[in-house]
Amino acid sequence: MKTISLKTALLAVAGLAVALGLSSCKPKKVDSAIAGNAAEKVYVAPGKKDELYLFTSGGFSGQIGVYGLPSGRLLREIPVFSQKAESGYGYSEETKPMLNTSHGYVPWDDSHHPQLSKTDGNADGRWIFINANNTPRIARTSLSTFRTEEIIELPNCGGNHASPFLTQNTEYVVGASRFSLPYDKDGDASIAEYKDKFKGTISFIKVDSNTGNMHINFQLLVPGVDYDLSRAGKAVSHGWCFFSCYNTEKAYTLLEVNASQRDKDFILAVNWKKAEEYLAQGKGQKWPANYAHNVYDENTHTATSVIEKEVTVMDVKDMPGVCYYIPCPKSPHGCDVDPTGEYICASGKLAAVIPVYSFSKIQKAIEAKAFEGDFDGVPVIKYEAALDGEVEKPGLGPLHTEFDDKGNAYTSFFVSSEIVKWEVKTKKILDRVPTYYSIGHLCVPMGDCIKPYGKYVIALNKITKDRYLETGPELAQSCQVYDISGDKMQLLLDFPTIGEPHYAQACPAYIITKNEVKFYKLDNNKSKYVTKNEKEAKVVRDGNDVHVYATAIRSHFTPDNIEGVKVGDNVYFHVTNLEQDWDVPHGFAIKGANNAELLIMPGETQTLKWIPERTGVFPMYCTDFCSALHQEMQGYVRVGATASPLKFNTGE
Ligand code: K7E
Ligand code: CUA
Repeated sequence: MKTISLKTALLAVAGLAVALGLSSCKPKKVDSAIAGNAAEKVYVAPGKKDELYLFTSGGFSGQIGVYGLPSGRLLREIPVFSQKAESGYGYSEETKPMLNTSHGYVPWDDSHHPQLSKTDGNADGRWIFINANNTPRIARTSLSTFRTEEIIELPNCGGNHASPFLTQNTEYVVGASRFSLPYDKDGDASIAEYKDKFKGTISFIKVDSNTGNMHINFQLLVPGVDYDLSRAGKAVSHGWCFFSCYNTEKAYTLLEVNASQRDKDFILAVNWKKAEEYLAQGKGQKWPANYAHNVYDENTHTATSVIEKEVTVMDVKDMPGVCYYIPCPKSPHGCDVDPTGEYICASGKLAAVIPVYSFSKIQKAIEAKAFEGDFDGVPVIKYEAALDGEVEKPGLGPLHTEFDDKGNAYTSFFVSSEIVKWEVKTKKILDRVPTYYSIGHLCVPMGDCIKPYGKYVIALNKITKDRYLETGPELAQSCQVYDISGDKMQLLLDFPTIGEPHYAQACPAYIITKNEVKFYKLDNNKSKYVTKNEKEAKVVRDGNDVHVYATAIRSHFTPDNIEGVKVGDNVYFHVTNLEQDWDVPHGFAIKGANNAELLIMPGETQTLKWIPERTGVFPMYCTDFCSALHQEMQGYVRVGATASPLKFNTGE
């Protein structure tokens, strides 16, 4: 189920709130939220394109959804952490290494936070990063090909949830652990030793500004609480990152109750530029590690997986000036930084206010040592010293905040199912609108950037109950689009999503389309198994391996008929698509294949492995309707009990 623990906790709070008579801030006038001219505002006429791209997380589907806005039309699902039979991702020999980890092949994960790469604090349309929560990984997907190009596993990490968050020029992709773990004695300790032995980590992954390639520059060892969400500072606060922390009780059983004891948890402020200075001074320790680093090469059309053996770790208790805790009312979830970089707001799931901290006050408090003590050796800044102000009685169960370009903030409320608009400077509530239902994250296009595109806010909802046609026990999750161009927010559109859209990011379409790749140049194809023209097509036996070097072009395969294969052979179909034009993929499938089809883009080579388990004649065909004679794009493989000389037809 989706975010079950959070949901259960919050529903419990809702019950409590009703009992206490706090339910009066539920929105009234539900119908007035729908704009009279809504249809006109989201209608994108046939043949016209949308204004924006929306990239949603797939949650427990492990993928990224791509939609057009404001229409809500689904354009694509990009496979990242899960196999996708539609394209062969994770099934083809070339892409299998993408899903390799130190635990072996892991073809599923839970991904929550897509993040567009940034230059000068604004989306630059180059890449999108997303986290894998369960088996901690961070992926980089190209926005010129809409393909996942790189996945790095995070060692020393449990539950990569506060991840991935980018600094303003994508210097770093940052990910923090949700589940603390013991790191001495080969990672083993009694769970009852949680308070003393379990620690969190924050990974700082450097991103090459030309290639996008990632490597873990260092990890910070931090006190063992649950780090939940994060944002990097920007503009005035560039060089810092902020993390919400819950379970500062350090409970390790029945967290629902035991991690909700303290009146305040923390925001962790990290000065990463200072951490870099310590690193330069040689403060880092090399820890042995074991983590996969997988890279897809666009020229060879092949992914490779390397297991890295070492990582640099620095313990923050030996690094004065790097980390500070700031008290934050009750079990914070979201932690967001406004476009100026000055204001940091945190959403305590069980809190009655939204605290807004001031970056300059935090700096002054550090200078004046306005501390109330320390937590595991990390100074705790006095709440009042860091606070700019509180948004009072905002709603129930605040989760996340995004910003527009006019100095306003939009906060989602899970329990009271609403979006509340408030002014950052004055903390005054300006408007509230219901969501249907139980909103998690929300998204203002570029709403975490220096220049937000403040025309819409998109609600990302957990529950839709009566909103759509029923689909059995599981109902659709959904997005809702609200117009925020005027004083009042107005609902324009509901649309269902693939997977659970925890978070999403959006930006104007031109930022993405300017980098578009239309097809791969055959001349640049450096695959080991490429066949650049039909004359080179062949079938080669190497012991029990049979390599089929095949080409596909409208509307035939070369070779099309193959004989001489035997039961139990490893047959590798290396299919090169010879087309050099936009949007002409060919598919490839063979009867009885135990994995998937292949979907091969123009100029690309992909490989399907097939082990025939019985004798007979097996049809193969193209699965993508590529031309008027697509149905003619077929062939046979004859399989005998024993090997015979290989024969293949090339059309003569
Ligand atoms: Cu769904 Cu960002 Cu994982 Cu909040 S998280 S809702
Ligand atoms: Cu190629 Cu259908």
